[in-house]
Amino acid sequence: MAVEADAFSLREVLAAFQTCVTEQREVLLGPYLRGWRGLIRFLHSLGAIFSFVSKDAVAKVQIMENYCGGEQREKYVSLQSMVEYELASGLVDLQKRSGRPDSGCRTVLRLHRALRWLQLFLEGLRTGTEDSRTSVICTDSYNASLAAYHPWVIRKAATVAFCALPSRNAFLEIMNVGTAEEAVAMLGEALPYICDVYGITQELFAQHKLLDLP
Ligand code: 1PW
Repeated sequence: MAVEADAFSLREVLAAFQTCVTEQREVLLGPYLRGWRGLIRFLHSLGAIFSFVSKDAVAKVQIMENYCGGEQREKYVSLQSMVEYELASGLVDLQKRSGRPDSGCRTVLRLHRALRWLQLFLEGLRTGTEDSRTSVICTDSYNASLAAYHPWVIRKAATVAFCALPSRNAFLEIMNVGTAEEAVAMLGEALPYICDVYGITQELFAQHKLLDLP
């Protein structure tokens, strides 16, 4: 157990996002979900207060893993194949959640929006100074992204949870990448990959008018 916890490093999580994008600029769901699983593990290491934040992400990842291991698994290899399949088969509720409440498209859209938050947060952490407050970085990045999609009560609870975040240096240490400087350097290397995954997904969903799925 201890060995496993020690071996955990945010580097590997971010590397999963690096292996997501194929030469054809498709986003592979396998590594995408592996990246998320790692992130969730990371959130857990931040303490119980973050379990409410990760709970929904766990549920969403689970829905997607079920699709990826299900009968139609070959349709869920990449985001592109998923979108094509679900739209062509009428599996996506476009106006209101009803008969198909948990399509892969609407589920990934939630993870996709949360990924933007993560991206902004890690970028804020990277460019911050030693005395930057992580709770402020986290709140700012949340307000600039995911908050727009959340009702007041979730925004409130999230903002309260952020206050429990450790200091920037402690946070960089929890990442388990080495010294604070090494962690910052790793973020500089890894963030462009998350940006890339985010950008391709955003374009794909925009193209198919899927950015507002209920
Ligand atoms: C320290 C940096 C952390 C970044 C990790 C991102 C985790 C994102 C999880 C946020 C979840 C907040 C509570 C749940 C809200 C759901 O209602 C909402 N889900 C998301 C992922 O935004 C919308 O899902 P729904 O209700 O339409 O199924």
